[in-house]
Formats: sequence, C-alpha cells, structure tokens
Amino acid sequence: MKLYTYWRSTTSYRVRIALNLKGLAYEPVPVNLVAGAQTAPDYASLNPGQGVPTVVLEDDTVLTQSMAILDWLEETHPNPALLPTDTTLRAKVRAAALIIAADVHPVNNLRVVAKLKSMGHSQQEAVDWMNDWMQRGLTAFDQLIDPGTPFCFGDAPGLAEICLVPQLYNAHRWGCDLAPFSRLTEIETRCLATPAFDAARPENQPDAN
Ligand SMILES: N[C@@H](CCC(=O)N[C@@H](CS)C(=O)NCC(=O)O)C(=O)O
Repeated sequence: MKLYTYWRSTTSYRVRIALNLKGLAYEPVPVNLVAGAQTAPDYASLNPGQGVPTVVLEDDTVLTQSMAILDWLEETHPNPALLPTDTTLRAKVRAAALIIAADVHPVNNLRVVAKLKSMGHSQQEAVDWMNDWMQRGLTAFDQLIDPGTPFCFGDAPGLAEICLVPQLYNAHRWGCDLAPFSRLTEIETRCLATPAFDAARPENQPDAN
C-alpha cells in the first residue's frame, strides 16, 4: 500500500507507527505541506480534506482520516491489537486518544495557525496558542490514563500511545513546558525505544530535512 505522508505531520506519524506495529510494509509518498502540496488538484481529489495521511491500497481503494485508517488497520489486521478486548477499557483508551486527535490537533493544524497569522497574529502568538491547547490536552490525557502501568493502559503501547507520541513530538518542537507531564514523557521514552515507534519518527523519514 501507499502512504501519503509528511515527515513532521503528527497524523501521518500515527499511521506510520500503527503500520510498523502491525508489521505492514508500505511505500511512503511524501506530500510537502510547507510547499502547499496538499492543496494541489491531484492530491485534493484523492483526499478532499487536503491533509495527510492518505492510504491507497493495492486495489486503488483510498482511505483518509488518520483515526479511520487506524480503525481499518485494527479491523483488518487485528494482531497485535491496538485496543484492549474489554469494552469499557476500549472506551477509555479511545477517550485518551481523542483528547489529542479531536481536541488538540484540529486547533493546532497548519492551516489554523496560518489563518491566525493571516489575521495579524505574530509567530510568538501562534506558538503560545499551540502550547496552550497542548497543555490543556496533555493535562486531561494525563488524568485519563492508568496511573500504575508502564504504558498508558497496560504493558504494551496501543492507540493512546499512537496519538500521544506524535503530539509530544510537536510539544518538544514548539517548546511546550512538559515538566508537569513526567509520566507522559516516560511513556514516550519507552515507546521510542521500540523499533515500530523509532522507525516512524519524523527524523527517520525519507522526506525529513
Ligand atoms: N483529521 C485529519 C487531519 C489531517 C491533517 O490535516 N493533517 C495535517 C498534518 S498533521 C495536514 O495535512 N495539514 C495540512 C494543512 O493544514 O494545510 C486526520 O486525522 O487525518
């Protein structure tokens, strides 16, 4: 399968981690977001949301939206599982993941920050904006996870870490104060020590610069 991706995109990073965890090979197709390649007509016809990631399967089926792609991966390639079997615990894992995917990422997306700047806000104001939403989201995430396990909800990484680790990449990038989130950065370190997360890191992508 092909994965349309951008090295620094946290939503692409989620899918790269999941593909690696599931042991699925893919061909990365870089989409240069800084150059605006996501709005080019050919790409926009593939992904009308004009963002990455997009997955194109061998039969040309197109999948968009990182969380829907993760659901599809879990349903079609159930091992190793990204979600626990217990339905209540599944809801808790999904809630933590959605704090990042639904509450933090959308208000910090490239086009949102570009819009803020086009309305006259400075780069520093844009960074403060991003860090504020990250602080709020990480505070909630920290309270939603299991306090006593090596990973967010147990002994292995899954959907929660797939959303957390890319978001923490962004938090480091923009100088977000992570001192209050030592448990989250410990989980991040544990995840990045595994081959699946390490290979998915932005700096390990072919289009990294
Ligand atoms: N909700 C979508 C968001 C996709 C998205 O917008 N991704 C960002 C990169 S992290 C992007 O491509 N942004 C381009 C832009 O804002 O112009 C998903 O989870 O796939």
